[in-house]
Amino acid sequence: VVLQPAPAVTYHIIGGILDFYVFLGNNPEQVVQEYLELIGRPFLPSYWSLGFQLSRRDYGGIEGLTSVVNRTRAIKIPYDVQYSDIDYMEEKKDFTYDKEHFKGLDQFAEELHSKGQRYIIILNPGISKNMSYGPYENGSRKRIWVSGATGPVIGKVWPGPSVFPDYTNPEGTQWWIDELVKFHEELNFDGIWMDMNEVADFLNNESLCEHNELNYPRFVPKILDRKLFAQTLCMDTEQHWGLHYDVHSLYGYSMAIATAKAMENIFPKKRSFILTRSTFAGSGKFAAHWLGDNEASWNDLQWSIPGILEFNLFGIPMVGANICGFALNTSEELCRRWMQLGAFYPLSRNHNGPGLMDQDPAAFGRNSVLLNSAIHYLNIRYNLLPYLYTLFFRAHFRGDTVARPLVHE
Ligand code: MIG
Repeated sequence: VVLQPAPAVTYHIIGGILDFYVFLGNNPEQVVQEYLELIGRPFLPSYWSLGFQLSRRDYGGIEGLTSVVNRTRAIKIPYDVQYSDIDYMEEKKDFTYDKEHFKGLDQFAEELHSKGQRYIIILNPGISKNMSYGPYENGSRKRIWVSGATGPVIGKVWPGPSVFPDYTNPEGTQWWIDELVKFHEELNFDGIWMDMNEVADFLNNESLCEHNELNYPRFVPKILDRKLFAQTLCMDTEQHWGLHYDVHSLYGYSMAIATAKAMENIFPKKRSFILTRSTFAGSGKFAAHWLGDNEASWNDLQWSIPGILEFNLFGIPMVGANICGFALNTSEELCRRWMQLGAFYPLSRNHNGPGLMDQDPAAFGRNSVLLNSAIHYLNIRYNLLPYLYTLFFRAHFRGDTVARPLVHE
């Protein structure tokens, strides 16, 4: 896509489906409002999800997790939501938790609830291809896996060999709802964080996909090895909504719709929370978004600001970056500044990658400058919550942005 000086835009097309709409608002806010009237206005977030959120990968079992929660609470940091990343699962399988390293996770969730806090767990679309694994058996019986000419696509994700639910198939949605409802009876979570839904596949083998126009188009954008299926499914596999080639970018969108339906089942007449990595036009009606794997660098702190402003134009105003950075060890100064900035993200979540130094505010110690500053700025956020909530109401009701560039004013 080339921006011309004319003014004009040139699209170099190799295929696919393109629908064009032109919105003629009188100002940027009106253009966003008109756009969101078409694609769906954002969900109204539950009030609790506007609070400060804490997450990381590899807490070190239930003891590690509990000790971070306890020290954060003890030090009186405004804090409403705790997450669990894939380490809570048994062999990284959805709808399971590790009964050894996370023994008593169900009680942990209840303990959070007793303190008025909420608990969000991660789920991935890749389902372990394992004959003695209930969700796989159930889905196979319903034939809801994305399939090619030779049967279900078998990829590799966190649990090893995996299949991929077709959320565009109503039966696939029903299967997802059933599994989520069942698992909620075992673990009382309040929201779902969904990842790897681009959809991501670790396998990247030439021999996997046939040599045809869909998998190897004449022109390929700058992605791995000139193959369009790089790190994802073969383009000639089929879904209920169409060829993967045509619906690839809707995978996360369809997963968000299915998850929203599951949450309506689990929490009738109550709002929960869905956080998604992959989005499409309209995802904001169902889910919030984080900006993905950033690193602990000043550059990524800076880039989080345009990222958040852009997602407000896209109708996904509940958005934030991983505060203090996901990859690389953070530093006290960077994390302190990031906590200050992140206190004003619509979605305020500190999230950290595996094997890295702790970066939850309490980790820096009782008398640290970081801790005192984080408490100060989070208290400002909490004082402004009614104002923030009103902005979200206006986004939901008429399509306003929540975090907006000054030019909109
Ligand atoms: O391959 O679940 O963006 O937030 O911690 C990486 C592990 C998978 C990527 C997500 C990140 C998450 C991580 N996931």
